[in-house]
Amino acid sequence: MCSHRSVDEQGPTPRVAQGAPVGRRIVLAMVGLGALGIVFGRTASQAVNSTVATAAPGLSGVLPGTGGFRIYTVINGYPEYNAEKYRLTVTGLVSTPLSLSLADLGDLPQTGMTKDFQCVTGWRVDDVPWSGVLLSDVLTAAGADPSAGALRFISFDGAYTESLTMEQGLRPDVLVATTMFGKPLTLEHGAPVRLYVAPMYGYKSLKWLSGIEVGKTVVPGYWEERGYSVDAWVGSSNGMTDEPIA
Ligand SMILES: Nc1nc2c(c(=O)[nH]1)N[C@H]1C(S)=C(S)[C@@H](COP(=O)(O)O)O[C@H]1N2
Ligand SMILES: [Mo]
Repeated sequence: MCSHRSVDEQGPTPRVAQGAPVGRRIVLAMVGLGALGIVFGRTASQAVNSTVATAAPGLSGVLPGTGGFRIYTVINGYPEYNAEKYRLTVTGLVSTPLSLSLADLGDLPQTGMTKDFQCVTGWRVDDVPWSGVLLSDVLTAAGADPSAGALRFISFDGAYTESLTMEQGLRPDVLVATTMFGKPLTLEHGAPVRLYVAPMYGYKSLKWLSGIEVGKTVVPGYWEERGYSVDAWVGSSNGMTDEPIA
């Protein structure tokens, strides 16, 4: 079973190595065990950790109050941060490397947009109000070389990364987001800062953003190393989902 899939999403019934179907109850139990940090094989462990139910082990990834979003994380739970110490760094092919506090981000021009959020596995939330700083405004502030080919995004969860081409990153619908639904991002949605790449599948919208590296060539991100399209345009990327557990 592909670890990208939330436990409550439809799709082929996941199977254990012996070939017996894994029922929903058992999958949910596995999620609970994953949240407690019990180690399965690497693949299985990744699978159970992909959907969080950290706050309530044994429940599915649909948390109350998340407005239809499934909550994903590839680590056990959510990373911690300190709002005072938080910094977003912008480095690489820039004239002015930046280390932006939350206040610094607040001083940059603020942009809002109301757009859909679409996960490659099929779920979608329409008309989500987002706000923050356009990625292009952050790149301008850093004096990023517009002819640099690529952007790499780093999460302070220590595991997740993402990529865009510079051309994609300069689009007016790509946001360094600090609010969702008119409120500061919640921890499960990537507080204090996440990426929101409106025209692409949700896996591009990296949570817990802490670094932007401007470089020459695109370095495939977390899910891209695992088979998903690097160009994740909604409707035209591969939507690769199911891989049997080896
Ligand atoms: N750091 C991090 N960012 C991430 C993910 C993740 O597991 N870790 N999952 C991605 C995927 S596949 C999706 S669909 C969205 C889900 O956003 P949500 O958890 O706020 O609903 O986050 C994306 N960003
Ligand atoms: Mo996703």
